Amino acid sequence: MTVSDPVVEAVVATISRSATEIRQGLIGRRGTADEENPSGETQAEADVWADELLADRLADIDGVGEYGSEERADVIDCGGDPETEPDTYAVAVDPLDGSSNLKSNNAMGTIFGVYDAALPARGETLIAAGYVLYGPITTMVLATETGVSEYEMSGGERRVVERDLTLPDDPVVYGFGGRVPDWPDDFEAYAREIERELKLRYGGAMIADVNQVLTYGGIFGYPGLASRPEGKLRLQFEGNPIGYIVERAGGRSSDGKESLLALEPDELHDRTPVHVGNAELIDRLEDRLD
Ligand code: P6P
Repeated sequence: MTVSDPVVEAVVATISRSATEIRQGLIGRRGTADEENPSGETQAEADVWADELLADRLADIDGVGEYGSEERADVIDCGGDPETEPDTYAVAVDPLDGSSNLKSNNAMGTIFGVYDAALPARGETLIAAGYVLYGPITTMVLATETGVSEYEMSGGERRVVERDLTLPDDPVVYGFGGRVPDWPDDFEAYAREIERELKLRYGGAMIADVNQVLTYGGIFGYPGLASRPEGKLRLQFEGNPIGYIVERAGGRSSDGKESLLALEPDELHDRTPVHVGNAELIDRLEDRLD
C-alpha cells in the first residue's frame, strides 16, 4: 500500500529498502564509537553507520530539502527550502532508537518524521511519521493524514498487515523511564496508581515499548526528572514522530501539560518529557501533574 504524496512515498520506500540492510549491518557493530552525539551520549558504531547510510539515501530524494538526525549537530541542506518551496519537506531521523539495546540484543528501531517546515519544527507540521522495529520480525508502523498502517518488511519491500491501526480502548500495559528516586513526587504518585491497574512493559527502546502500547493499549512515558526537568527524549526525532503516530491512532501525547505536537522548539536537539497512550490515561496524567 503506497502513500499518496510521492515525496513521502519515496522517503518511506527508501527507509523500507534500507531496513533489511540496517538490521543485517548491526552484526559486528555492537561496540561504541569514540564520539558523542549532539545530546552528549556515547554513540554506538551502529548509530554512526546507520545515520550515514540514511543521510546519503534520503538526501538524494527530490523533495527532501533538509535532513536532520539525532546523531548530527546540524541539519544537512539537501538543496530545497521546506518553508518556501511546495512539495519540499524536512526529514528528521533517529537512525537507531535504543541502540544501547544492541549490547544485550534487545529490540530497537529507526524513527522518522517528514515535516512540512524547516527544522527545528513544531510537530503540527508533520505530514507523515513512522518507525521500523527490529524485533523478532522487522515491521514498520507508518502514520499519515489518512491513518496508521503496519507493514512486515522483507527483502527491502513492505507488505501491509494492518490498514487502520488504532489503540485498543481498554489499556493493558505501561512503561515509564527514568529512576524512581529521580521522579518528581506528582509523577511518582501517578505511576503508583497506574502500576496497580496495568502490566509493566519497559524495554529501554522507546519504539519497542510504544509498539506494545499501540498493540495492547496503555501508556509509555519518560517524564521530566528531578535531575533533568526537560526529560531525556528529543522532541524533533522521538517525541514529535511518536506523538503524531499515537494521536493518529486515536490516542494522545503530552509533555505533561499539552500535546507534544504543539510545542515550539528552540533548538534542533531540544529534549522534552514524553507521554503517549490512551487518551484517558494522558488526561489523568495532566490532571495529576502540578
Ligand atoms: P533509559 C534510548 O536511548 C532512549 O532514547 C529511548 O529509546 C528509551 O525509551 C530511553 O532512551 C531509555 O532510557 O534511561 O531507560 O536507558
